[in-house]
Amino acid sequence: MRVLVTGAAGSIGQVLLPGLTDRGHDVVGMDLVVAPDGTPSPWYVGDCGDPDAVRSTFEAAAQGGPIEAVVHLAGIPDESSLDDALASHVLTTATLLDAMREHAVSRIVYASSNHAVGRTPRTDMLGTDAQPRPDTFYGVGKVAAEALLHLYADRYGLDAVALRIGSFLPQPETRRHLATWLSHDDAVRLVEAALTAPDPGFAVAYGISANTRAWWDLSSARALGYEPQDDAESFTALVEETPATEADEVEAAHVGGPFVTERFWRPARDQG
Ligand code: 15L
Repeated sequence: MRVLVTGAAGSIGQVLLPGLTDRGHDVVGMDLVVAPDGTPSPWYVGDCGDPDAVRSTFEAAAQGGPIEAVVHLAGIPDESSLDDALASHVLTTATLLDAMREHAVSRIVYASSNHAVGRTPRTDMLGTDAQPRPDTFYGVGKVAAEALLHLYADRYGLDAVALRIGSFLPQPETRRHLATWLSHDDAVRLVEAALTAPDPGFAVAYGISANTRAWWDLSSARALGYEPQDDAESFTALVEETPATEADEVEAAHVGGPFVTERFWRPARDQG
């Protein structure tokens, strides 16, 4: 499958590009910055919130064969101002969706985040039917981007899969990560499943490995064909070498862990 990956220079992009290529996909990268040395894929520099840049990227990328899907990873991966969060997560998604319509690209896989429901208190098992409950403006951006995907899926029949990614890291580092970790290899498996699942329509899935301590339900991810192979449990001894702190307890109380704490609170329209 020929796939355009936005935010290709980011941490997930740098794992996905070779990962999807190894699995036989034809991957094209797009980012604000030039391709890191040794990047195996064709690459376009541009802002995916800019309709002109997106249009010319779609046109240029199509020269090598029709683009069949977009994997949208670009965006500020952390808390920012509300304005920046909306521009980074919502307007980029809108721009890409419009370009997809124009170029008959029918599937998008979106890097949403657990922070779309981050303010949800810990329950036995969190389903994808949980109400949107962001913990930050970052989470608000992800909720709004998911809503936009749903709208385009309903209106135009696009396939749009929102992956609420947990903690994408080479290995878990904190007690929270023992539940929320998404390994590099499982991230590739998850995105490939979202790209190739037959007729998903609009779908939401949590993006974590097969962690023994997980409390986010993976059934919708598994329904897409995701078969995670890694488990944070194998790092428990390493993580638990450091004694537990109050921060671990606070992080365990809500889906969004540290993002729920007061250090992330700020006015929505801070003029200062
Ligand atoms: C995310 O969505 C963030 O991009 C990342 O920085 C981590 O905070 C991660 O979630 C997480 O919840 O661990």
